[in-house]
Amino acid sequence: MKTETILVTGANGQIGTVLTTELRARYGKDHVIATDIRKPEAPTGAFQVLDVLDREALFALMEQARPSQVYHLAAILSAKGEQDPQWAWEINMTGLFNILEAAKAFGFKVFYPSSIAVCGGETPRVNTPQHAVLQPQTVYGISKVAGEHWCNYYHKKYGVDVRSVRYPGIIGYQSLPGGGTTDYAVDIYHYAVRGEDFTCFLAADARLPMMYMADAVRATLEIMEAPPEQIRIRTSYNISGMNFTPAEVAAAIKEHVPGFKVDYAPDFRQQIAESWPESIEDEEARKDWGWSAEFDLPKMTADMLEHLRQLDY
Ligand code: AKB
Repeated sequence: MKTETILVTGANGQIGTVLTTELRARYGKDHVIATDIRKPEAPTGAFQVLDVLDREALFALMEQARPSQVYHLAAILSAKGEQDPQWAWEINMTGLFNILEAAKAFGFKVFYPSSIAVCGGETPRVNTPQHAVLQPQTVYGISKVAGEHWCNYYHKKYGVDVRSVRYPGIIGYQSLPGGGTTDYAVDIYHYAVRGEDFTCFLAADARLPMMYMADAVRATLEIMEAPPEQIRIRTSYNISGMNFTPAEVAAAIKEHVPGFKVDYAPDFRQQIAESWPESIEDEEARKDWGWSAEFDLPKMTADMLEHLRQLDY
C-alpha cells in the first residue's frame, strides 16, 4: 500500500464520495483526508471540515497534513450556479486560487475537474474536438474555462503539477449529484428501481455526453498517475464515455423494467443542455495517457440497476 497523504476537497459530493473510497483502498484510510464544508453523516476515515474560501484555514491544514496530492472537487455546478451567479463564481474561482496558491507554497500535485460546460456558443456540438472555440453560456462553464487557464498558468509560471479532465455527466449508484444539468440521468434509475414514474427536466431528444462513475474515477486516477511528461495539455483534457438522450436511457432501462414510464417537462436546464456538446472527441487523452472508457449505455444500465436493487428504499 502507498503511504503518501492525499487530500480531497468537496469529498461529500457525487464524485468525491466515490473517489475518496477508491483512494482509501489504494493509500489506506488514514492517509486520505476527506474535507468538505459539512461533516458527513458517517465518516469512513480521516475527515476535516474545510471551507475552500477560508485561505488561512486551508493553508493551516496543508501545513499540518503536507499532502502530496490534492483533488479539488469543491464547486457549484451548472444549474445551481445560475440561481446565484456571483456566489458560484466566488466559490469556483476563489476556491481554486486558494488551492493553486497552496500548491505553489507546499509543492503538492493538484487534480482540477473541468467539464463539458466549458463548451457553448460556436463550439462544434458533435465530436467536439480538444481544441475548439469555447463560449460557455453558464457561470459554471465560464468559471471552468477560466479555471483551466489558471491551472495552465500556474503550471507554466510556477511549475505546479496540475492535471485536469473535462467531465461529461457522471452516473453512479453510490452517490447522488446536486445542482447539475445532467442529474436526471442518475435520478431516472432511482425512480425505475422504486417502481415510480419519472418526469424528466430535459426534452426526450436532448443528447449529452455521459460517463459511468467507474470510468470517471479511473480517468481521474490514471491522469494523476501518468508520468508528468505525458501530460502535454495543462488546461484540461476532453474525455469521452458514451452519449445518449433521455429517451434512449429510458428505453435501456425499460429492457430491465418493462412497466417504467417517463414523461418530459423541460425547464431552464434544457437551454443549458442545448448549449453543450452531444458527443466528445478524446483523441489527445487516448494518445497522451492511454485513456479509454469501458462502459456503454447497456453495460452501465445493467450495473446501475443491479446495485440500486440492493438498496433498501
Ligand atoms: C453539470 O451538469 O453541471 C455537471 C457537469 C456536466 O459538469 N454534471
